[in-house]
Amino acid sequence: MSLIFWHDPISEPSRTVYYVIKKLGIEHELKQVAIVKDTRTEEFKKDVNPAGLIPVIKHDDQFIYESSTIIRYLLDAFDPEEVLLPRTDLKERAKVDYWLSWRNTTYRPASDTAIMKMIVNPMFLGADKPSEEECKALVKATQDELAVIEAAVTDKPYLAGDHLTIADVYLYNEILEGHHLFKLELDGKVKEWFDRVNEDEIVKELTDVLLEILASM
Ligand SMILES: N[C@@H](CCC(=O)N[C@@H](CS)C(=O)NCC(=O)O)C(=O)O
Repeated sequence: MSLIFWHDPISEPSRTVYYVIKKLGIEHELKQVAIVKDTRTEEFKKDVNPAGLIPVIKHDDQFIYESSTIIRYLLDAFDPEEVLLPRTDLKERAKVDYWLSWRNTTYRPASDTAIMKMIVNPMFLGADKPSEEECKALVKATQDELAVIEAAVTDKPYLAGDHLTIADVYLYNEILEGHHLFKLELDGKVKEWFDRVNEDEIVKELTDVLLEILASM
């Protein structure tokens, strides 16, 4: 068995894939790349991912793309405990799957648009910074989504129930980036949930790596 993982610690979905790999102790070869600088090269698109995105894994001879697919694949293949992602109880599985889908269809489009337009495009691609009014609207679109998280964690400690699942780590990593890059406000039950997720040793370790990188930028 061989597993290769293309990763950048500043990538939100990449950190969640790394979380799974570390949590399950999966033997792997780490290929650290820089988003934009490496991922947009013809070489990366030809040899790794035609879409020019990370995270990517290659398990034996198969490339696997899209973080939610990678996460499900690794947990289905390597997690007999089914704690982070239920497999046998389909109703429990649906509770976690809902959040993985919600991240893809709803939270991420808002948050990633804000990060790309306000930070990545002006910083790395020479684009103009959006107007103050547009920045406010971009931040608000993401901030508003936190109401959905708040509703979920008001009567239970974690998104899918009484223990940490991969849904919490996945959303935590997205929100972490917004909190540090564009001052997404975390308060009340959302902040309590956020801090609770950060009590996990591996979440904390990967968060600390990100914060060190951001501090040096
Ligand atoms: N839907 C994809 C999104 C992946 C994605 O947006 N990756 C970013 C880093 S967080 C990337 O590789 N960007 C490269 C670029 O913009 O050149 C997933 O969840 O895996």
